[in-house]
Amino acid sequence: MKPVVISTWKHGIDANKAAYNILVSGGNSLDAVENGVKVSEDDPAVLSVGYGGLPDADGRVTLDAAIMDWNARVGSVVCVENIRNPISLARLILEDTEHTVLAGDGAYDFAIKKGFKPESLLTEDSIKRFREWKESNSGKPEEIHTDDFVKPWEKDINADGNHDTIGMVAIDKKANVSASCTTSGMAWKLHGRVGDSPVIGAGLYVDGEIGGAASTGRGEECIRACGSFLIVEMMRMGLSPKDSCRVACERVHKLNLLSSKNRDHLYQVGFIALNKKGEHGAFSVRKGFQYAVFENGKNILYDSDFLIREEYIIQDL
Ligand code: SD4
Repeated sequence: MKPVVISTWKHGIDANKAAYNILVSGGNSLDAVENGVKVSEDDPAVLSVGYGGLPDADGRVTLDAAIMDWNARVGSVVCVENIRNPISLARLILEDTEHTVLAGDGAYDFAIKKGFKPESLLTEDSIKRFREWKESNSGKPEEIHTDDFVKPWEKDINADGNHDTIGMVAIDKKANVSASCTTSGMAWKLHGRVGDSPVIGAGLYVDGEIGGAASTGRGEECIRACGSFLIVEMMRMGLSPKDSCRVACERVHKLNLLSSKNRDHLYQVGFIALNKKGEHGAFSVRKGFQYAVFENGKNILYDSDFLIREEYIIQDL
């Protein structure tokens, strides 16, 4: 089987390199997706993953991550602070515990016990951006998170800082598929907010007989639709990875409209998928999502096809 790795956004290119190196030298897909996304976690220029990720409304960097393999083994960590590589913590939950998810202080304590070194994940740049956000929003209620977010998204819903989460799916030489997803979530979120990335079935999903999927974008919308699980089930029914991602985007869009007429509808969600044959695809709700694929020795960034062709007019709801 020829190895393939697919991941979200342009920083997926660097992450893919690390993952593909493992795959071509005969390593397994679980090691590949862990070590691949660590590249983004360690990169301070990637503004919503790991070190340098933008903080929440209290100025705290809280990270979510999950990993899943072809044997339905899962590890997930939610809202953990001061741990640079939450994906490796998720991997340890998968390997060394009977649990699937650890949260907050418990996840942190487990990390320290396992030898992770605590560190501040704030950078000069993220502190500066947090201060600017605070100043520009002074006096505004901070709990209206999604409405606050519509403003930057109106300018560019795909701008760095809003959508940097890395999701990755890989297949190794033995045709075993694994997926990973890691994020600091939306900037300025309410403290304690958890997105789709660590939610199995939403941010990522793998079925060893079928393939895997992962997501990026506004997690609230993906969680509502169990997006990654839906994609794997569509692939099980014979749809291509791209068509399966399209079905998930249609569902996300439908449930966004159904769930509230007063929330903002200007959001982005993007999905990537890879099946057991090594075929891959992606789809997003809106224009601008990009994904990186490394196969046959080539690492290429693609523009995703998308659902909404015209700007959505909220008054028409
Ligand atoms: C979240 N899905 O926490 C993440 C954010 C994201 O690209 O994907 N950003 O909702």
